[in-house]
Amino acid sequence: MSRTLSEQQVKELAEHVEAAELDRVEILKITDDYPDMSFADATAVQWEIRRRKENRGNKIVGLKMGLTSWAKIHQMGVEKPCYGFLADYFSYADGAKVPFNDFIHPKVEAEVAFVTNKDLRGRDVTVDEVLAATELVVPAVEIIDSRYKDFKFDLTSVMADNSSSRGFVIGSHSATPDACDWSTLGVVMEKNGEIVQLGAGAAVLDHPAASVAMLADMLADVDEYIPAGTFVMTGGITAAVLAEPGDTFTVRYQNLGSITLSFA
Ligand code: OOG
Ligand code: MG
Repeated sequence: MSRTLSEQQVKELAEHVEAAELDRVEILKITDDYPDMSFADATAVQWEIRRRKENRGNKIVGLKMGLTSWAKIHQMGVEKPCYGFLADYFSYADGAKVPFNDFIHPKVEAEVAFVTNKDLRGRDVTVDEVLAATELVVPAVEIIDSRYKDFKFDLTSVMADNSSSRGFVIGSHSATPDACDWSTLGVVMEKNGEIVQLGAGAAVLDHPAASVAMLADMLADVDEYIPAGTFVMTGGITAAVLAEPGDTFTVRYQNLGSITLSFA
């Protein structure tokens, strides 16, 4: 996949998109101005945003896959998955009152995350290899917040926007990778006490570990890999649910407890 943008354009777009995140303002999707930009260009913009944060002293505390379920692919109208990074300040505690003003138009997703204990590298990592390289599986909720107006984008624009990353909450339970079949793990999301979404792990690429394998594959495009000790969110099992100030979300996981957050 070839690049069409100059290094200077990549830097300018990174600054533009990151400023929208930091200032919490909506912008138009960047492919409106750069219709010919490629997924490789978008990947370069995302990595430049990551460097900007690291240069400012932020730590990168994990990686995420996005658009790995049919529910999400249909909801957002894109064709294939994307990935992103998690910065330290994206983290909120289970039970937290999350300041609504940290976001533009937050949406909540129920996910499963893997913590790796071996490097995962290359294009043909299998589900079994991911499980063999996993220390723990943990429930996690993501709070996505596209910087694009009305949450409307294409795959290129969302990749450049760090795949809408802005928040995540890790549950207090964890399990070893052999504890159950993660494809049949049940998940129920409640908003203000009512069930709004439900699903099972297989919604994510037939098995959430397949999402970790796909991340290794996508990182190989830029000569990167998943280092041992990485926290990887595998993508929403259900569609994402829009949050408003005052909303409380509880996501209940089969045998793995629940995660609650409220928007203050
Ligand atoms: C892109 C990010 C999607 C997921 O889990 O599927 C995502 C978006 O829908 O804004 O994080
Ligand atoms: Mg997600």
